[in-house]
Amino acid sequence: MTRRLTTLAALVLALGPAACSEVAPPVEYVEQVPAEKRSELTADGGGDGQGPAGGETLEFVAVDIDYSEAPQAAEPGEATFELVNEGATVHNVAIDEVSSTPIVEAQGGQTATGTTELEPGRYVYYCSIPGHREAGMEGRLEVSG
Ligand SMILES: [Cu+2]
Repeated sequence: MTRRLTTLAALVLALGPAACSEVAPPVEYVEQVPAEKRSELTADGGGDGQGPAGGETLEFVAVDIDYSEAPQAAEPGEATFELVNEGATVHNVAIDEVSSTPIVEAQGGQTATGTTELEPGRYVYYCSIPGHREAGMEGRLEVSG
């Protein structure tokens, strides 16, 4: 098998550049490999919350009992939800259409982040801790696209 491949390679070489470009264009192959590696690197970077393509960070600030700051709009794609909890009790950010569990949850005085994928649409986010949504911890987020 190896010997046959070697013979073939020798034949191709012997036939010269014309045959070579027909059988296996070397330039195209070389360009494909780095492209694949680049996409792997991008995926890794996104996992770290620093994805260069679509790694938007949405900051929510929670107090007892409200969001004192929250984004109203976002870009589609991967998004990092950062929750700065300035209250004393636990709060979170949940969007039913996006995830069955809260996207991010932070204990009192803590900051936490969670990553999710946002499709274009209009969403209602809220805090799923019992009683908090009813107390006013909800708002609207529009993902344009
Ligand atoms: Cu809450």
